[in-house]
Amino acid sequence: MDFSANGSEETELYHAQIHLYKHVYNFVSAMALKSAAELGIADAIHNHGKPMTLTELASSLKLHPSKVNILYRFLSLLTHNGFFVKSKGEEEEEEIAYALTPSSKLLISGKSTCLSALVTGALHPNSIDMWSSTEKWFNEDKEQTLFECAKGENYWDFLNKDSDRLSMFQDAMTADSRMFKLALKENKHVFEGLESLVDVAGGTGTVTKLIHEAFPNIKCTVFDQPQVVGNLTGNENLNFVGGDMFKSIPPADAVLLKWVLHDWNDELSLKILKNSKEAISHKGKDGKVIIIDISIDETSDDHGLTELQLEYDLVMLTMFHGKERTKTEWDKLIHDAGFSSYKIIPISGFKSLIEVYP
Ligand code: SAH
Ligand code: 2HI
Repeated sequence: MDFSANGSEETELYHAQIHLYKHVYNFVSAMALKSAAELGIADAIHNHGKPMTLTELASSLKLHPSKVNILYRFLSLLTHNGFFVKSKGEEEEEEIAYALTPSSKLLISGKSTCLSALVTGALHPNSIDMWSSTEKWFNEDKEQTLFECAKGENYWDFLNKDSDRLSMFQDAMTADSRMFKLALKENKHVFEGLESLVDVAGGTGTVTKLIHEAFPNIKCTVFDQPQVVGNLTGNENLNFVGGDMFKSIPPADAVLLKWVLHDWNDELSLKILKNSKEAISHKGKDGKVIIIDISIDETSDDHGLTELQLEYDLVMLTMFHGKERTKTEWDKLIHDAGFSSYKIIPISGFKSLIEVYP
């Protein structure tokens, strides 16, 4: 094709090339972020109390001199991507210093908003190696997840076999769950008046502990697989119960399902919702199910947010045969499970809280 005659066609080609290359090399930005989390760059700057020069940063991270320039190159991309800002002192000859941004403040360890475990867990080889098997996966006529196709076993079995893997996963979920504190503050009405609550597939209980802090009178139960909750001890109004949510769920006024239904396909999600309905049945019309998950708004004009939600959808598909659901899909699932009504409340930017009534 000859593009020389037509300027706009040429421009279109160049834009298309950049668009494509950008998507190819997106993984480099992700991996540079993972390196920042592993190195503890945010901690170093935070502990320093003021912006840090490259030399100070390299010395604080105890890097070999041969790695100082490598750190500089990583910082350049990370700064461009909004994770650090460069600041220059008053003096002309003063070295450039790096400061944190709201995004890199989420990598400060020990803070309730620290997401480092999510970054390193989601980008760990255990989570991403499977992507090299997509071709094999598409060409096999077996019903299995990409993870199973690549590793020969399902993700839950893979986790349950090794306590380090399981902890890495739970730590990532805990990090995400701690962020729920803010959403809880803004949505207290959802929990007011409840006497009991069961956090189904609640992991190590991060969300339940936040609810218990805010509402000490609610009798809270964290329900998860025996190998997850078996060794955990609670207190009078916070207890841990091991079991299988596909068999039955302990009774309570409310069932909480945070980041659970997206792990399962419609058939299994329906089973969980039906068991949840059974668990709240003693309350008649006053019981409720509280779902916290992504709800994709097909009409949203926030391109970046929808991209993130669709990326999560592929993560759930490839790891678990799960899915992120659109509003229409939630509507169908909730009604198929026999509930009469529901209310979707957006929380924390990209997730929603869905109150579901019998
Ligand atoms: N709700 C938690 C954890 C979500 S991860 C949070 O948001 O942090 C999904 C959880 O489902 C894991 O903790 C896993 O152990 C649990 N799970 C998987 N299969 C289960 C089953 N059959 N019964 C109960 N819990 C299960
Ligand atoms: C750590 C974190 C994640 C992971 C694996 C890990 O898988 C995630 O954050 C993602 C995904 O990338 C995830 C999120 C929610 C969920 C399952 C997986 O229910 O070791």
